Amino acid sequence: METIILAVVIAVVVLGALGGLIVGSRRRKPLPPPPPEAPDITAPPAEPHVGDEAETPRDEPRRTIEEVDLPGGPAPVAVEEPPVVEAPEIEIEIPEPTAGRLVRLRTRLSRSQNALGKGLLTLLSREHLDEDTWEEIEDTLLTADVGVQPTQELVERLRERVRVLGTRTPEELRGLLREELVKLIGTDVDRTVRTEPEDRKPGIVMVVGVNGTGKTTTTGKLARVLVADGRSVVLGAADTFRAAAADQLQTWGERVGAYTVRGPEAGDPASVAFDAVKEGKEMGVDVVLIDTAGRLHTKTGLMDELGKVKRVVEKHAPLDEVLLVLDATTGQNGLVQARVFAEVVDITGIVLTKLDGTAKGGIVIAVQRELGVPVKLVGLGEGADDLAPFEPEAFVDALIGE
Ligand SMILES: Nc1nc2c(ncn2[C@@H]2O[C@H](COP(=O)(O)OP(=O)(O)O)[C@@H](O)[C@H]2O)c(=O)[nH]1
Ligand SMILES: [Mg+2]
Repeated sequence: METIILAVVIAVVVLGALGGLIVGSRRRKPLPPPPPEAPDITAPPAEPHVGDEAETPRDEPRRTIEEVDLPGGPAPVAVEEPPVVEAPEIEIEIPEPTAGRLVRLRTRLSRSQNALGKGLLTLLSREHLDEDTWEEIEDTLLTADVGVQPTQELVERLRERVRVLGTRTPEELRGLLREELVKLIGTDVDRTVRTEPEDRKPGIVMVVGVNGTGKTTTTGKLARVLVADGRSVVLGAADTFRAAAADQLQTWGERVGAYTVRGPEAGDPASVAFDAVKEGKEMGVDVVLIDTAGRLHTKTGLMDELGKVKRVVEKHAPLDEVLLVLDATTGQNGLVQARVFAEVVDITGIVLTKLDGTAKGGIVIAVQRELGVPVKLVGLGEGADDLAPFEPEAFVDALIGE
């Protein structure tokens, strides 16, 4: 019994002394602070303890210093390497050829075809073309947004020709209607998008219109059209209002290998446009396409901004083309927009988008009348190659069926 007590006492004293030593030595000799820039985290924990094994298996791959974000910046090793994250391989796409696109996309006009083309043909095929029927024909045209003046002209011409014709077969009527619609749309205007001035390079195209009409999409699709035709393109992201707008344009460009010039968010659109043309010149590309913002909150603001973009770009060279993008589904509202933009810049061509989503294909006629400017391109879907050069005959054929 005594020996046990003695042994316990000795053990307690020895342990106490040891503990005191350890504590004492810690007090006297504090551990050096870890080096601030790179603690040696590759070293294993100093003293393995019971249970450690369960927490961190020995065979766990050791983390190296490059994999760890250290507070206060990356480790020196990481700094030496360029901070480029492996860029995903961008595959350059080969866009569809542009010739005959409208013919290929004609089924997209089915809504307009049903409302306008089929409606008119059905009415014209009636046994008796009485006053009521002519009124219905007029209504059909007005509903399809052809516009009052053009509608009256068309109905007058049709009435006259039907009267002269006497007997009429469905083929004859179809032929009549086709001719008159084509005449109304006009075949004697130049609908080519002017991108190749004779005396200099690059051609400069500016795309304008209200937000949401499809400006950026159209600019991207147009870049593809040009690339498909063998031209090189630089894009100018002059919609600096939202960073997303520049991203959107750049994405379009990357798909066909077109470089996008962009500025800081909320930066000056005019200087982005200027830089885009400058860059285009230096790179020796064929065409520079400038996408713009379309805030229509205040007309004066828009005027100032677009007017300035135009003036600044024209320090390089005159604009070859100013395309106004109009959403065909907005109908008469589109005409109001068209008027406002026409006051600000000289519109040289119209792009009618979203014709795939409307029965109001007649807007093509109305908007040309309104501005005295030809429709040059039509948007027939959200797909990358759903932009077609506008051809009156193909358009009318799509409307009234072949
Ligand atoms: N269905 C259809 N949608 C279109 C067409 N053109 C553009 N869009 C869509 O309209 C929306 C607005 O287009 P965006 O180019 O961003 O308009 P922005 O604000 O004028 O630049 C997008 O969702 C486009 O995909 C078209 O021809 N048909
Ligand atoms: Mg846009």
